[in-house]
Amino acid sequence: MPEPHVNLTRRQILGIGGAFGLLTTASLAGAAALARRPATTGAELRTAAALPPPYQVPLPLPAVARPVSTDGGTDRYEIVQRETSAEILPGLRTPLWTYGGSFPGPTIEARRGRPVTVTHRNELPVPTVVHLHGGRTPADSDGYPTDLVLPAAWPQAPQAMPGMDGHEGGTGTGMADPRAVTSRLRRDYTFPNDQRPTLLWYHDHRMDFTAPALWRGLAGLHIVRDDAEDALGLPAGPHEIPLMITDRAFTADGALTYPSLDPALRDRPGVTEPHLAGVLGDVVLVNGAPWPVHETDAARHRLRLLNASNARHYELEARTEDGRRLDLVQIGADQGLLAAPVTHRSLPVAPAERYDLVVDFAAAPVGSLVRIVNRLGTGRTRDVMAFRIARPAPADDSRIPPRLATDLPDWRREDAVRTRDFAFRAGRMNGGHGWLIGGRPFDPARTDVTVPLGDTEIWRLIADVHHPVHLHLVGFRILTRGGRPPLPHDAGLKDTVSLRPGESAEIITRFDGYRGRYLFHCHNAEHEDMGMMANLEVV
Ligand SMILES: [Cu+2]
Repeated sequence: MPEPHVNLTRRQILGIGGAFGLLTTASLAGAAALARRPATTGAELRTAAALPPPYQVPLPLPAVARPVSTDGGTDRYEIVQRETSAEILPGLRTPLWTYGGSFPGPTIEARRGRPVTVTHRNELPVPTVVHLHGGRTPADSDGYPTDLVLPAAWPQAPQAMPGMDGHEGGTGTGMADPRAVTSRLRRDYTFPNDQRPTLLWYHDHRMDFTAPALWRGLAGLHIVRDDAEDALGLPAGPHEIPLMITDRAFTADGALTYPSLDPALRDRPGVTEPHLAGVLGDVVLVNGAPWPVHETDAARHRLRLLNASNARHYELEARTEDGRRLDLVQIGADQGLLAAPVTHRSLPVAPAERYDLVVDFAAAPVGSLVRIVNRLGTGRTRDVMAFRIARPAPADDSRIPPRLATDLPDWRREDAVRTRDFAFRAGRMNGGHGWLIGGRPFDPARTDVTVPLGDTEIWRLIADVHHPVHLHLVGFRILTRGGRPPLPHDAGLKDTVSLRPGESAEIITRFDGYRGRYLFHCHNAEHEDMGMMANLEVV
């Protein structure tokens, strides 16, 4: 594991004492973990059900959504958000909240510059909000957390807005949002897809309740492609595989466990005290299946990774049965192709990050397994999934071009018209524990950052514990990490930067695309629900 750069001043150490206190009580198994610094932030739930051995369940591939119409230059989809149950652990049924009846939800395949409109119909028992993570989306379709889609039997907002009464020890914001635009039962979200081709994902973003809604299954993929990328000759068809990695925990009868204060997710937001730093599961799911196996041939594969876990970080390796590590050739980041490939032996992946990788299974003997392992895991969370190399490849004419893209923005430090500082730290909120940006918990009625459209800015971010920081609307580049040059996996255009305990980073971006109210926040979903969001107004 690369050594985190930690340069804490005395003031910073004092400021984060509370959070380290939380860590020691909530997530560190022992002195050994302390000595090597926490690999992750959060506390793990224990599954009571019997678990399958690894690499038995076939890897599911999420179904591609079919448009209901392609007229008028727009692809239209309809997705019903509804409760269902699925066999995740063999022989048991797991109740889920889903997009379209499956977890992950249906994958939306989009072409650059061709708009997609998705009509979401909410048949769940609580309000929902859809956000397309990484999308360059007009504000009215960006899924602002109070732009609720109310179910049929829900009192009209804002009277019923969760968190309005600021429960003792809860995490409600305690205030209504005068700018919220709610709707009843359904809402159309329009995504222009006017952006670099990449893997995006859509998920619930409801005020105060994002983490448990994600946990119950409200997540799906959205892929943007274009002709230039198609022409590169990258592995495609059955050799291009999306991998949505999550962790979950289960009761003895197969239900998901989650430490909500209000299991109905109606009124009282937040989680029980041991899990304030984040909820981790002890079962790793890929595309909704536990430690799956994918049978394939000995060819190059394009693996489109998403860490959709609430709080768990992974550091992934591809290991052959004879103990070799296969190269993980990174070709893309959150916001699309890199300028040139970057080769990793192991790859850290924080919540909400995506990595576009090519792995060549020609180096593994036919009949063998290539395991994807998580160096940050312990026990069974060290395993993720495996590929069974079942047959030799037919002629593999895929390639990894040495130059992948020439359209990456090359913002320079001197282009920035201002610099802002944001500290992501634990703090007090509503008389209880919260996670704060710049010392303040989220308030939808307060504008934290106002940026004129087209301005370039540098943001300096610092964290107490792990905080994967995500900006809506824009991609950014990482200028420095811990005062040093960025790490190899920081290459390319990002929308989420993973800050490790005590770490700082500088990012640079140009705020273009659309005017309106957007967000930036921590993508540890529990932190996000406990105050760690702020408003970004592009004017
Ligand atoms: Cu955080």
